[in-house]
Amino acid sequence: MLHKQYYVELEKYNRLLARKNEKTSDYNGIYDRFRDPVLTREHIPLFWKYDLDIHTNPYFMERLGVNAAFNSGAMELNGKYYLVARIEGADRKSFFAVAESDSPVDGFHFWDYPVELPDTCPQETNVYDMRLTKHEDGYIYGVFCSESKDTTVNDLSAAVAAAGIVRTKDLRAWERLANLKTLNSPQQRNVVLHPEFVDGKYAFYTRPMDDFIDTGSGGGVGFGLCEDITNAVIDEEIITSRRKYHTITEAKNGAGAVPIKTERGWIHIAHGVRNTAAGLRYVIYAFATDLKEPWKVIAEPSGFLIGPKGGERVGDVSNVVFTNGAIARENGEVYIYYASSDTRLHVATTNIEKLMDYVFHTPQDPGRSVDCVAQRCEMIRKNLEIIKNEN
Ligand code: M1P
Repeated sequence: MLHKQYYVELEKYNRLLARKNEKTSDYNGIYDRFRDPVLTREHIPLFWKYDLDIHTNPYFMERLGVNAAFNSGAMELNGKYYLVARIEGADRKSFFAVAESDSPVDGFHFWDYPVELPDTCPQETNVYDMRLTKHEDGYIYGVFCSESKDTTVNDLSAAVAAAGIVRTKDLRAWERLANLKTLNSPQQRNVVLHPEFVDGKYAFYTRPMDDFIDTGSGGGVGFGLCEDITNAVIDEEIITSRRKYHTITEAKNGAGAVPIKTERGWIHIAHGVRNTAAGLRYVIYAFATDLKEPWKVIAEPSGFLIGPKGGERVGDVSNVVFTNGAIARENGEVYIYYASSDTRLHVATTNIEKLMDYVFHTPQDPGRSVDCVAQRCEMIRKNLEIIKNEN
């Protein structure tokens, strides 16, 4: 028999899902933030957490709690918006679930069941951060982090990260392929499949790492080609967007959303990490690569595109914004789904024209304070002249 508390909780849940989202009054000319997160742990269906049966759960307790709903792959399919979210159970294990909406900014509701990935990796403990690529070969690919315990060292917490690959046509039936092998990098996270063939091959953005947390000698976002997606092997990775001293990418960086094709180049929305006395700070930045040679960086605006702000700063892993999904619509609208502090998912909206203007016309980081001041003073002088001439 259904517990009557279910109806009380269901009413709150339905109210949350029916809530209309609104742009905030924040202004930067580049994108708009929205007031409400698009996914939180409160968006998880009640029947994923509670045993609804009054006989086996008389106190209507959460039996299988959920801690967070955050980093999500994103895509538009047949006129609807889909997020493949990272759901983290109270048991710390992450898994994937598809949320659907008719609107890109609110109303996301999870399908009845989370994704049941084919269990082809017995050593795999945890999975997270799926990037969804609509590839020109006709499949939708999901590339995600597959984490296993590192049994080669005597350290309980040591782990190994690899890139898992699945493919689907409808986000319902998933075929699991072999994990990506990168011959020169012992670990991989934040791997993204490029949507087009490059020189007739599948192209991946990688993130070479020596260790589970530290990228070590890994120089930045990598790029590599492979012949066969069903057994993907990359023998050579070259670096595209480099980590640089005293910038937002000093500690590490990683590819985020699938690159967006524009007439001037591929626009990448990635994340950069720096170290601080309070721990790592994750921000989102953008750069462009050449249309034909998508590993060649052709524009790299200075600084971050999105940094953690207000309540976004606080969560399970504070001072983090992270993206692994964006939707670029045919009409030019762009929706950037970004999570804050490994806790909830937000949306920021812009369009291709603005993104291109931002990426190609924002000045580069000159690298030294003295040059940054000179760069700013040049703009101030010009602006004061304009203001003077207006009055
Ligand atoms: O905790 C912040 C992020 O840390 C990892 O990203 P990276 O590999 O760049 O350090 C990922 O675990 C990501 O999910 C998480 O949001």
